Amino acid sequence: MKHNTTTLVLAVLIMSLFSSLWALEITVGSGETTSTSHLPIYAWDEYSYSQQIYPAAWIGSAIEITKIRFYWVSGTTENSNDWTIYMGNTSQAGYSVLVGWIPVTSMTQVFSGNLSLPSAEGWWEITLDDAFLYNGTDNLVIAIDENSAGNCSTPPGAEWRSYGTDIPDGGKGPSEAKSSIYYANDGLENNPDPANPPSVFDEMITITNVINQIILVDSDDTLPVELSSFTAVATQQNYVKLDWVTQTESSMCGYYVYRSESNVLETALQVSLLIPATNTSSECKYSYLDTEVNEGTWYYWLQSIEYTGESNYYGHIFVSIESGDEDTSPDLVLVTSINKIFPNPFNPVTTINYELRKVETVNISIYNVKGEKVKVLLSEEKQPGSYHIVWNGDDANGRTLASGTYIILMNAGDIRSSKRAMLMK
Ligand SMILES: [Ca+2]
Ligand SMILES: [Ca+2]
Repeated sequence: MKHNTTTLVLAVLIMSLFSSLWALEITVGSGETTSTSHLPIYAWDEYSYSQQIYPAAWIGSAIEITKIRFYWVSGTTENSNDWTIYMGNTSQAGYSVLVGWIPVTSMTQVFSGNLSLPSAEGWWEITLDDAFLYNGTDNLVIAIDENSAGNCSTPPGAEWRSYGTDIPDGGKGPSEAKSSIYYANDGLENNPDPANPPSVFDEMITITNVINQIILVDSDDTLPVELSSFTAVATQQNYVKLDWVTQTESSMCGYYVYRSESNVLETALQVSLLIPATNTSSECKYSYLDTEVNEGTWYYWLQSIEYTGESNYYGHIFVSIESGDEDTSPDLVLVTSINKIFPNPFNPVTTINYELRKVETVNISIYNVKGEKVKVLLSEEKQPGSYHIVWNGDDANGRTLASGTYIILMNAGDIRSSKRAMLMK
């Protein structure tokens, strides 16, 4: 038997840690200031309910909203401090006499309670009870229901910084689409219920092209990703196996692997598809097998992508492949991971291919983009090898799921591997 002279070179370990706290703020709306007494609530009337649609183009990116700020200009919110706030991702572009309230069932309640005003003009910050994940592609609707009995003693009540505008790409229908809709009423019997709001044809409802300037805040001060190792090693097949370990992840889309023949990042090519992040606060291990290399020294970088679009590069690390003899042993190196989902996008059935390097209890589950587990596909001990499992696009109760992106997450021992699959009907 000929001698296998392949040299395995363990690459340089690079540790790259973020040092700064992370907070994201997005100001939505121009600085042009006019005032309105009617948005987001009308303090001079007893009760009010309003909705405002902020187009995706104004927000610019996805954001996990933990706080919202309105700019308070003047006036009092006496008897007007009992707010329930809802947020939603919506395809609706605006309101008209034909297109009214966005149903509360398509929004998420993010706050309920009594607020207090700051002592001077300025941004009025509300910390949400539950963070809301704005998806960056739909428009954002913010609905506010004011439920405190009574009105303020001095008209016109509180005013917030707002501006008048047309909604881009709106207003193409029979009636021009407007950005906001509100209902305000004096009278105990007319506290509107967001679950059954007054008809858009009621006379107390107003559709306006005035919208509040707001700041959306993601105050999550945990690091988006903390990478504790990033290594490369040549396999017996002369592939390169990259491994990295993260200690914490939040608001992360995932990772791309870049490769070059030199140590200059600008010369590197993206060689992987997006490797989805798991966004957990515990340790995660990732692997990527680069099968498209031959003899030589190869340099690698890892790019991390956040929901906000921000990215960071880690590396370089390098690995040398010196293949002196062609008669190398064809031992298959198994990598514990989901390898392929095919077809993807799919309708209605797809096949998930995965591999196990050693005996493990394997759990494969389906999550929706809100991070809710919708189905457990597999949970059992498996021998090392290559496997596949079929998913019918259904949930745990056998109901067909809606079109959209789903995350397939495999847990095997301490290794997690995930991929996205898109159900398109
Ligand atoms: Ca009131
Ligand atoms: Ca109400």
